[in-house]
Amino acid sequence: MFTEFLSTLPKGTATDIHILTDADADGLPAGALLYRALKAAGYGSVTVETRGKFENAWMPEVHERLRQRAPEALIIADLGARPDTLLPGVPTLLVDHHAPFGTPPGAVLLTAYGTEPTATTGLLALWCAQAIAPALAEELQWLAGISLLSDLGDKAPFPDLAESKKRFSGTALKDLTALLNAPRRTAHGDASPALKLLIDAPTPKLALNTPSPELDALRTAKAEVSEALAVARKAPPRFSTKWRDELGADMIAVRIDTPCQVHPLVAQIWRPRFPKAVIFGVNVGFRPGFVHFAGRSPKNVNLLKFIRAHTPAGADGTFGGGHDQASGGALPVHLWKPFAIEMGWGPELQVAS
Ligand SMILES: [Mn+2]
Repeated sequence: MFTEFLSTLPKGTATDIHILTDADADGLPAGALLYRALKAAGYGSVTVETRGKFENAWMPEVHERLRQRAPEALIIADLGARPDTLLPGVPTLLVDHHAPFGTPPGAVLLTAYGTEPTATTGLLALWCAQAIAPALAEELQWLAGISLLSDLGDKAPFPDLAESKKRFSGTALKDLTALLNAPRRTAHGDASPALKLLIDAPTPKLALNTPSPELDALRTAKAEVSEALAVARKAPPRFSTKWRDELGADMIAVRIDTPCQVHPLVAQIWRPRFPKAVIFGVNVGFRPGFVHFAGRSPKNVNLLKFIRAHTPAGADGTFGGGHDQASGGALPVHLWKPFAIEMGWGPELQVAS
């Protein structure tokens, strides 16, 4: 499907291709792999950028920025799939593994969603790279390893992770993954140093051991996030049994207040304490005027389906994105208030305007 998409490009290898990718340690290696593989395959004009804080691929501001670059083809990686228009008239490929809402008109969707186990976007990107630049793909196999470690954890059900660890050091992969995930979680949220590091690095060990401004930026980011998380993890859990029958689980909310994107980590941290419940990290300080929440559910509970079924009128197209066991959303405060009541949480989850 990837080579098919490339074969339709108006100017062949002279086509000006732009890649927009997610800012996490799945999207970043995916973007770096696609970029480096296209270059190696002879594509002369390729650029790559990571999304900024609060951005998604369907925002008018993002489209405006993309339009100014005037690419002749677009690749969107790890940012979900929605039926809404991207850049009309520009050939577009979406590489993704989240539960899609639909496909933009005219775009091609290459998705891992619906196959079990579900590959990460980084692994899909490795398969793409293998199709056009096999020698480089072999060298850069560790980028897919990072994506697996980041999105699916150390027990990721793909042999590619074990291969990465064996060839490139498991410790180096783990350390680098932690660093790459830090910048997007900071108050500033700029992951471009992380992307730059992956575009330049020959191996994960060299990425970690070669002094660079990017590496410094990542270390500073990691310290900021650790500090925010240390505060957030002290917040108490709040319970709701309201949807036990429909959802098949109780719901626990942990309210935090920080500009750092640590609400998914907070949900993750509480999982072992309440393995049968759905846990939400609810962040009232992430974005002024909004409440952001990230939920994690046990294997047998489809949280994504539940959240999509309870989407409040007026929520934007990102609400209920993600995966069956990891979903969430963001609501302006006036929509959050009734939503929190609907979910069965008490006054502790109410927010002043
Ligand atoms: Mn991903």
